[in-house]
Amino acid sequence: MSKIKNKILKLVLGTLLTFFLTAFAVLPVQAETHTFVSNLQPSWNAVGGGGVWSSYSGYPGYEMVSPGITTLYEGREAGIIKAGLTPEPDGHYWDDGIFAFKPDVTINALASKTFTYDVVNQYGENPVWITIEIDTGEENNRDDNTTYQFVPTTNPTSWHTVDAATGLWQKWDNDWGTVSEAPISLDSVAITHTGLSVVRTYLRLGMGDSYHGALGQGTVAWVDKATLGGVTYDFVVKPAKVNICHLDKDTGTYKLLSISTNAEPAHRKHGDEIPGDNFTENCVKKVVTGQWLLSVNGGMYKHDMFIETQNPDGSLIGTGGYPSDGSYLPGFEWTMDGQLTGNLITITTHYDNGYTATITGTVNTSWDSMSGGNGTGGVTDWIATRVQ
Ligand SMILES: [Ca+2]
Ligand SMILES: [Ca+2]
Repeated sequence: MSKIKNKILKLVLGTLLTFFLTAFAVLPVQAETHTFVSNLQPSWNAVGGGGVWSSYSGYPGYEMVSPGITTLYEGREAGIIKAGLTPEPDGHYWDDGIFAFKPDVTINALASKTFTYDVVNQYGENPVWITIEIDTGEENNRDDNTTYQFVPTTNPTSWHTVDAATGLWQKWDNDWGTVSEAPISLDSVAITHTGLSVVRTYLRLGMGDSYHGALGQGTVAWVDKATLGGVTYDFVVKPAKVNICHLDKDTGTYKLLSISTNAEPAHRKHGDEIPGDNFTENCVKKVVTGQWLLSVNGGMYKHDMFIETQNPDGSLIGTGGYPSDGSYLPGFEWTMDGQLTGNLITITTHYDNGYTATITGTVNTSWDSMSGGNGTGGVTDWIATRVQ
């Protein structure tokens, strides 16, 4: 008897020794990867999903749907997980919520690295718990895999870190999660299944009536982040985006950028502006200063027009003359004043010979043309195009 015991002990120690040697020899020291999850979707590759499958499913269809949005909850940016909210017609609760991860590591690596999650319940008493699925049996066949569960024994009411690596794990007897075997450490799980891949890790709430909670509000928990297999999955609130017209100093032109609102103050500090008052949606600056060719009465009279000043209140000052080749006829040089309000423009010309005309119209969206209908002083229509 004692001989057999000794043999078993030696085997166990041998396995342990092999494990430690393997662990230290093979596992490189890796920098931990940090990935952000700002979009909770039942998908492995949703934009902003961070490679995390996030879902809630309940009566009647038990379709997997998004559990909600990431939120700032009690000071931390977190993802929502929930259960016990939607009863069957008989009053029982089989709805559940999951965050699923594909850790892409062996059970040995999972057990040897940080394996924690930061969590708090908003409603309900049951803690967020974990299952891992190990690729036992035929490789890459999930039908014969083995699942272990870890259920935290306490659930503090404020933000706390659950250390799954030091928790006790129980093997599922079947796909329904029946457990009958004694709980074991994660290291023991690793020794039992050494070298095998962990194909899934799930953070879970549900299923069962206890998830409806003592107050009948269901169980809603928030996960700040989870670290497993060398990756930290950090649930974050997606920063809002804003369009800004950014000055390219090399070309002197503005181009449209979509930036985080966090970066907006820095952009504004060096003169960038959001489209609106001073820029069009395409970041064309709403200025009319410069040289224009002003053509009135169906092109019969072509003038030079120089809008020299555009004041912050939209008032305009400039000069001009007829004809547009610069050899202005005596009395046909003029000064102008005007007003720009949005893209509406009014210009009054004051000729040296005492003649005046006022025209009104609109500036086009690329701010290189303006036109209008009848004006005073005999103008029937007009168009001005930017020369420079
Ligand atoms: Ca398998
Ligand atoms: Ca977070």
